Amino acid sequence: MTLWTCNPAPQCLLSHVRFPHLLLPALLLLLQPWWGSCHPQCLDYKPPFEPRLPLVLCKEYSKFGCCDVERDGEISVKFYSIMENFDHSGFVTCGKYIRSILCQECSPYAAHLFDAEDANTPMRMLPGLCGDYCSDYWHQCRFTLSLLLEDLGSPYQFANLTATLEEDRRKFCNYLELKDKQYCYPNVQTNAELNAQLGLVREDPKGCLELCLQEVANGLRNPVAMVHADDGTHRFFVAEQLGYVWVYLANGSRIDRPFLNLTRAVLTSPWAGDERGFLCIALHPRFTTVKKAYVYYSVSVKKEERIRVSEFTLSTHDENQLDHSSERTILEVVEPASNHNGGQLLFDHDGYLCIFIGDGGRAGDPFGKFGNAQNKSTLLGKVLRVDVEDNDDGAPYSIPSDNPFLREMEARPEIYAYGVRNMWRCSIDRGDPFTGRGRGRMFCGDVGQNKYEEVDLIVKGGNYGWRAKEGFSCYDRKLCQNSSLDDILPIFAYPHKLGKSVTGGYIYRGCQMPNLNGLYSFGDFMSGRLMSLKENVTTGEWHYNEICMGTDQTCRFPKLINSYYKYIISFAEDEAGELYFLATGAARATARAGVIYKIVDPSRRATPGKCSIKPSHVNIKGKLIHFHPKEEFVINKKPTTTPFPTTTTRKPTTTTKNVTKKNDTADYEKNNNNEKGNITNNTKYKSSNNKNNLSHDNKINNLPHNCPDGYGNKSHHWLSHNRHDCSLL
Ligand SMILES: *[C@@H]1O[C@H](CO)[C@@H](O)[C@H](O)[C@H]1NC(C)=O
Ligand SMILES: *[C@@H]1O[C@H](CO)[C@@H](O)[C@H](O)[C@H]1NC(C)=O
Ligand SMILES: *[C@@H]1O[C@H](CO)[C@@H](O)[C@H](O)[C@H]1NC(C)=O
Ligand SMILES: *[C@@H]1O[C@H](CO)[C@@H](O)[C@H](O)[C@H]1NC(C)=O
Ligand SMILES: *[C@@H]1O[C@H](CO)[C@@H](O)[C@H](O)[C@H]1NC(C)=O
Ligand SMILES: *[C@@H]1O[C@H](CO)[C@@H](O)[C@H](O)[C@H]1NC(C)=O
Ligand SMILES: *[C@@H]1O[C@H](CO)[C@@H](O)[C@H](O)[C@H]1NC(C)=O
Ligand SMILES: *[C@@H]1O[C@H](CO)[C@@H](O)[C@H](O)[C@H]1NC(C)=O
Ligand SMILES: *[C@@H]1O[C@H](CO)[C@@H](O)[C@H](O)[C@H]1NC(C)=O
Ligand SMILES: *[C@@H]1O[C@H](CO)[C@@H](O)[C@H](O)[C@H]1NC(C)=O
Ligand SMILES: *[C@@H]1O[C@H](CO)[C@@H](O)[C@H](O)[C@H]1NC(C)=O
Ligand SMILES: *[C@@H]1O[C@H](CO)[C@@H](O)[C@H](O)[C@H]1NC(C)=O
Ligand SMILES: [Ca+2]
Ligand SMILES: [Ca+2]
Repeated sequence: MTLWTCNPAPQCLLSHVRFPHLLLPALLLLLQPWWGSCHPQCLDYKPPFEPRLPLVLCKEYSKFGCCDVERDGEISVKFYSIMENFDHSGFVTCGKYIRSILCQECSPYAAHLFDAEDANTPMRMLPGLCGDYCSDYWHQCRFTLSLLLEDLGSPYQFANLTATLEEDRRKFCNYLELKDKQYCYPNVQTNAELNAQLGLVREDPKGCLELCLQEVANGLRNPVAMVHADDGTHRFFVAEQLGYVWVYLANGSRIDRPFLNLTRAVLTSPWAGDERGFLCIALHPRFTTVKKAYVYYSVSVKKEERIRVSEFTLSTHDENQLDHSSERTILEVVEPASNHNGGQLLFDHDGYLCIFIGDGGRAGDPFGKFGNAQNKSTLLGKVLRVDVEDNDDGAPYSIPSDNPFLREMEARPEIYAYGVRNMWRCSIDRGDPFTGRGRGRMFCGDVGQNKYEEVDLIVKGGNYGWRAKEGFSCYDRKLCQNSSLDDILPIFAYPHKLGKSVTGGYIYRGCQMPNLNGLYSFGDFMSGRLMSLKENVTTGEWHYNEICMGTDQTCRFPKLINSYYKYIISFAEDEAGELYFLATGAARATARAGVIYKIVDPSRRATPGKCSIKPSHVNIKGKLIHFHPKEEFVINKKPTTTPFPTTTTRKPTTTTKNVTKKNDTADYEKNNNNEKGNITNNTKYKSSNNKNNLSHDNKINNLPHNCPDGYGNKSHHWLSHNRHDCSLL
């Protein structure tokens, strides 16, 4: 793939353009080479989109481009006012050039055509044309240049300049031409390479989906979960393993007082690799009226390690804090070992609370005759489902009447599914926004033993195979060959050369990234690999693609970054369904190295306005801590710097900025002031990017050398690369 032919390649640089000295420096600035960026981008520095309604004038951009119908209407007004200067034959001859030139701001490559990919350098007043096209234009309609420039509000001084240009084809085309033959108008429209994937998620030659990230929060200590209240506030609640839950407002500011501080009760340690701690929070699905939160954490009771699920009620005087005295235990399960403590809590679409309990620990599910996971008399190694509605008087939960094993004498009635090892991160599919397809499906990552990590689609009564099977293969041969096993295989499993501890994710159903609809994104805690599955709805098969960070120009949008820390702890969805993941650079419960990333598709955005939200008002007690992003855009190639013109001619009376900005573009910028980043500030680039180079830090995938036999290459949730973690394996 050589999409980047105009990336700092010489043909892109207009440095040999020779201009008479009398020309204004401003014009030279217009001609400054921009060091190249061949990706779809609009003049507002955002990806292109599909307009809500078909365009009338700039029809060719109706499916995908940078104009909505309103903008198309404005361009149309401009066009017809210019065309008033023409008689019929003039209209016929020149109308097509004028229209095409005016419509280029609707091109999905508008930013490139106008040199507007960089907010800090001047952009062109007119789109960059291909040489042949420019010559034709000059031969047939050269005197329309002044009309176009006048219409753009070019200053008076330009009048003579324009006259000079119009007289000389060479000057004329030096002014209008964009030297990259692939990527100038109109060739850009027909360039097969550029258009092959236009509007789709970019795939690299290996089929890896190139996505970008936006940093949303940082400085977190092993952030294990992020949830929302579905109450219109668009707050998000982020849990740290130590036992804190923090409230973030929709604009990214965090409230300094914790929503919950359970650090005193939570059992964990600062060791990298400790799987115990505060593991999850779920808010009641009707939180607006039932102001309750459910939490899942490790606790020590009379020297016995347990996991506890308990309920808290919202404080009556602060909507951003739980009433710390309101804790009510829902369930406790004794943990025979400190690892495999499960840790997911969520509400399914029937409103029941689902609790995902690990197999208890050690390795190979050694407890009892055939382990815990296949033993329905224990809660270990299970997915539980309980009803916590109207539990204020009486028992903390009741059993849903359709739970699958109610009539099995030996089975615990809470069990919804079994044969699970240590499910780490599960989610519920919101369903396709148009058809509702998939709504309510439950997806989990189940961490493997020695060989395979798996993703499961959990159904009522399902046996997910452990310890008979690990992924698709037999782990306990005897159990595996028993015909009564009747287990459900994963929808996907991967071997340990790709990662050693799966972190389940979400099916994307948000609004802002239409391309991602239906894509299940997940990751691996040990290798840092981001992955995706997409269902072929005809065959029901799941198709795998790795997700990688966009290289070169792909993520070069304001605020976006293209690297992340590789201990992928959890995934999350916000109230609007946008997708995030939580990762850290140091997997210790005390290290403030955790970051929340929003996943962004740089190839297409939703129609402007479609996804706007108005968060409802939140009363804040306490202080707000504003968010300061720390991560920076990283690019492999150091860009060449743009030399500043050294011409010593008179200064124009208007400033360079004013001269070189199109009036309507200035409006764009006014409206998007806060969106601008110094993205081409060269000092911000680093020469190499190792953060997401998976082969880079081998320590991550190495297990301790001195662990007992049989423990050596098993995976478990948390990283273990120091000695005393062997006990946890
Ligand atoms: C620029 O646009 C504004 C409003 O959009 C308009 O009032 C103004 O006259 C325009 N200026 C020029 C020089 O065209
Ligand atoms: C344009 O050129 C004419 C004649 O060459 C000159 O008289 C006039 O002052 C120039 N106008 C500007 C704005 O430079
Ligand atoms: C975020 O919103 C809150 C509440 O509306 C406001 O007080 C705060 O200043 C905002 N933060 C930023 C960074 O704008
Ligand atoms: C959380 O609680 C612990 C002990 O209960 C206390 O020492 C700590 O200061 C609290 N932290 C915050 C941020 O309130
Ligand atoms: C199943 O689990 C129960 C409860 O822990 C235990 O009493 C029983 O011995 C186990 N059964 C087998 C066959 O291991
Ligand atoms: C551990 O890994 C080695 C090499 O990958 C493999 O030969 C061995 O069978 C594994 N041990 C277990 C218990 O899976
Ligand atoms: C197969 O599994 C069933 C049910 O768990 C058990 O009763 C039976 O003894 C097993 N058969 C063999 C050959 O292990
Ligand atoms: C789904 O699978 C069928 C049968 O293999 C294939 O013809 C079709 O193209 C696939 N659909 C998609 C969207 O990949
Ligand atoms: C643009 O020009 C106007 C008047 O000529 C001036 O007031 C304004 O500061 C200029 N803006 C910039 C960004 O230079
Ligand atoms: C861009 O850089 C300028 C100069 O260093 C600075 O004043 C401005 O705040 C920066 N803008 C952003 C969005 O970082
Ligand atoms: C570039 O970034 C550096 C550091 O972030 C800053 O000090 C400098 O002012 C920036 N320069 C420009 C021209 O924005
Ligand atoms: C990744 O890191 C390895 C080891 O440091 C290095 O050899 C390799 O070139 C890097 N790959 C990339 C794409 O940066
Ligand atoms: Ca355990
Ligand atoms: Ca399984």
